[in-house]
Amino acid sequence: MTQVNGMWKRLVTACMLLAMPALAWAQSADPKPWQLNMGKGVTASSQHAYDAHMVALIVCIVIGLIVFGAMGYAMFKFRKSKGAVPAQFSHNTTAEIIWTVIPVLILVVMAWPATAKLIAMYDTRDAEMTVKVTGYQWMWKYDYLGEDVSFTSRLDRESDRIRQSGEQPDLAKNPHYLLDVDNPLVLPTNTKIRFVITADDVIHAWWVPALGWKQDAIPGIVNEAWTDIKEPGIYRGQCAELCGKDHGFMPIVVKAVPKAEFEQWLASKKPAPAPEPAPAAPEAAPADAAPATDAAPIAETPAPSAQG
Ligand SMILES: [Cu+2]
Repeated sequence: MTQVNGMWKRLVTACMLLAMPALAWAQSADPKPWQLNMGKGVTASSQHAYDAHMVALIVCIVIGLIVFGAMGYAMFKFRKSKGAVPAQFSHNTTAEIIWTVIPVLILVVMAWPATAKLIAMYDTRDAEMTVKVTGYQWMWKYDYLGEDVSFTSRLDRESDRIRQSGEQPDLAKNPHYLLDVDNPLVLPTNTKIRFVITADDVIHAWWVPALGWKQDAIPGIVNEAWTDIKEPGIYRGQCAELCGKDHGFMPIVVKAVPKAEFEQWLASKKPAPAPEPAPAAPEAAPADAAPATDAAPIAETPAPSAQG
């Protein structure tokens, strides 16, 4: 009897362990120590991925409980010591149809919403702004297209120093060791942002888990993605394609801020406007004279191209 009790205890423990990921519902964007379930993220795409994952997980748990439960019950109830005799049939058409049709139906039920979510994930139309992401060995470059703002973003100096000194990193002193950058990618919240993603040398991949997707950055190819961040915050990621010896040292930091704050930041990053030419004395220009040369600003003469 104690043996049977022990078996049930183990079975219940195993079931609880299997269900634990489903119980870890409430999570923020940063992974926690011993976090078992995937994070919910902060965008519609990441929420969709999380929902699809939870549906699949629950389906798996239910199937596991039914199948292993039936197996356990059959083994225990119809054991040899109780005089059970093996059944002597080899085919049962009804059973075969049932165990083919039910899994097909389950797969269709799971594939239908998953497909709709995938299609939505690739729909970059109606974006309010575009950021070009370029991967380099071993940093990222961000261009705010049409805004004349661009900069590179690389591993912060302190992480770089620690890793090259052979010093043991201290989690308390450097909680974001290898996960911090000098210039984070600043983005507005509640804005549909389109990304065009490419690389300049080898294949990289731009991945911020809280946004819910990763996208390859391939030289000569422009990949697209989009996001719409719901909550302000700092979201961290990394290059997700083995791109050389410093692949592990090109983190990504997205700083999502409210729209007004973003506009301010963007304005502060724009190059200073060319100094205005001194306005001509108003009396000097007769009313019917040709307009002043406002229309012809001092153009920077482009250097003649060396290439034909
Ligand atoms: Cu890379």
